[in-house]
Amino acid sequence: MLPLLTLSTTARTETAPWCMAGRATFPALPALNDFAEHWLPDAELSERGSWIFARSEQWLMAFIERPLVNAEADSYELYRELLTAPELQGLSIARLWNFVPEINQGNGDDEVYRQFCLGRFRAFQTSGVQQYPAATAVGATGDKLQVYVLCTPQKVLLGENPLQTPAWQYPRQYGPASPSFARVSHVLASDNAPPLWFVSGTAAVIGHESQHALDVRAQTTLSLENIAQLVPNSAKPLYLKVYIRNTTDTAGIEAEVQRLHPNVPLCLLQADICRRDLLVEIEAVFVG
Ligand code: 3EB
Repeated sequence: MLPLLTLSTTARTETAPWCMAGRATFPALPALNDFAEHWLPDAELSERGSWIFARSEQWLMAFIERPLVNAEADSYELYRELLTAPELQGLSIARLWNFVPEINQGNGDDEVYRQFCLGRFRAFQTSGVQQYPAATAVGATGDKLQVYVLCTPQKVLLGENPLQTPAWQYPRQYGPASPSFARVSHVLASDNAPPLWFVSGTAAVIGHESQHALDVRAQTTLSLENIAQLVPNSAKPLYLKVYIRNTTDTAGIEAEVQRLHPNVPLCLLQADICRRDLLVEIEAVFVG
């Protein structure tokens, strides 16, 4: 069986082939610790237009980016391209990662994240997609919208957190279209692979409301409690990936995650979170 992911505690370097043989770093965010994830290390690479594809026996990871000038229109166009790509047809999306430039810029419905949500939602609608994959959406460092999508021929089941309103049902106050993602996706076991759980970016949200504004420790605890709602108790985290808004919070967040998950590999990254009152967001892959 070819590995889905290898983890390393060596510092990331510009030349290291952490993803797609060095052609696309995943994710392209400032690292706050010496940790790197390298997806599909044995994959075969190909390119078409603005796409890069990495293909292994069990998985297809695809990367596409596009300058974000008009957030709604460019997000729509990118997602239309993604949902109609011939390489993805017949596969299920296990996981999406969105890196959105200036994600918190703009006010009210004009905020970049809300416009991104609107474009993404419209693209799903146009494409007739009514069930949304597990995802992360955080800030990007450059001026391009960057999307990674992990696909599989296996069956993928979606799950929600009973303590959280499904994001696709968030009320109007959060923007003209709800965020189109599921809280977790479950890729069933196959002959040569164990069951996997891809937990979406998870924050201190109960119902649809952010909790613990200004208290980053409490936000971290609640994010981990939310994650625990999404996977069976017997499943084990391969790693936890933590997106941190303010780098001055790194030590406090790291200590709290380690208290609740001792001995689990941690990837700490700086990123803006999609709501201004959120200081931390955590995603994970669980196995078993
Ligand atoms: C939340 O619970 C936090 O728009 O794709 C987390 C994961 C969040 C994915 C997305 C947004 C997204 O609403 C934000």
